[in-house]
Amino acid sequence: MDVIEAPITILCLGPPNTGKTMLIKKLQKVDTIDNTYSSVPTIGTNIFRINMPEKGKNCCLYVREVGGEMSPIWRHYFDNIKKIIFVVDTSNLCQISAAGVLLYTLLAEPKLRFCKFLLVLGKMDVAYRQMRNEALLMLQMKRLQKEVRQNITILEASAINGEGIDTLHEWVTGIKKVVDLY
Ligand SMILES: Nc1nc2c(ncn2[C@@H]2O[C@H](COP(=O)(O)OP(=O)(O)O)[C@@H](O)[C@H]2O)c(=O)[nH]1
Ligand SMILES: [Mg+2]
Repeated sequence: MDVIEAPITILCLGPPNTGKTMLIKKLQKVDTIDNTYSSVPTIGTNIFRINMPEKGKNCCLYVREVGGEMSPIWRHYFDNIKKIIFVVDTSNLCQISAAGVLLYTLLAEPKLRFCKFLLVLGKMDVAYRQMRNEALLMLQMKRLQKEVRQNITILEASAINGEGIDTLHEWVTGIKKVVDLY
C-alpha cells in the first residue's frame, strides 16, 4: 500500500452507484479509455492518488471517495477539505432529486463553507439520461445557488467515453493541460 505523504484535501461524494469510483479511476489515467471496467459498491472509503508530474516528479494529491451508503457520517471526513466533487447519476431519475438534498446538506455545512464544489452530472453516455437542464432543474440548482455562498462548477462527464475527464483533471489539480493541436 502507498504511504500517503500529503493531506487529503479533496472529497468525492454522492449517492451510491453514481459512478464515483469509476470517475476517479479514470482521472488517474487521463489518457486511456477502458470499457471493460466493472466495480463493486464502495463500503468505507477509497483513497486515490492523482499524480501531477507537471508540478514535479513526485508531486501528487489525494482524493478520498466516501461511499454513498455512508452519507450519515460524511461529516467525519470534512477536516482539511478544500474541494468537493459531488457526483450524480443522470441516468437514474429516481435518485436525482434526493441527490439535490444531499448536496444541500453539504453546502450548508459550516466546515465546508470555503470549499470549492464541482457538481458532476455523470453517466452522460447513457441514451436515456436526463439532459443537463432537466438534471439541474431536478436538483433545484437555481434555488440552491441563490441560498449558498460557495461557488458551484457544473461538469457533464462520462467515465465510459471520457467526456469531461480532462476538465475534471484541470479542476482537481488546478493544472491546465496543453492541448496539442497538431
Ligand atoms: N454508462 C455508464 N456507467 C457508469 C459510468 N460510471 C460508472 N458506471 C457504472 O455504474 C456502476 C457504479 O459505478 P461505481 O463507480 O462503482 O459507483 P460508486 O458507487 O458511485 O463508486 C457500475 O456498474 C459502473 O460500471 C458512466 O460514466 N457511464
Ligand atoms: Mg465507489
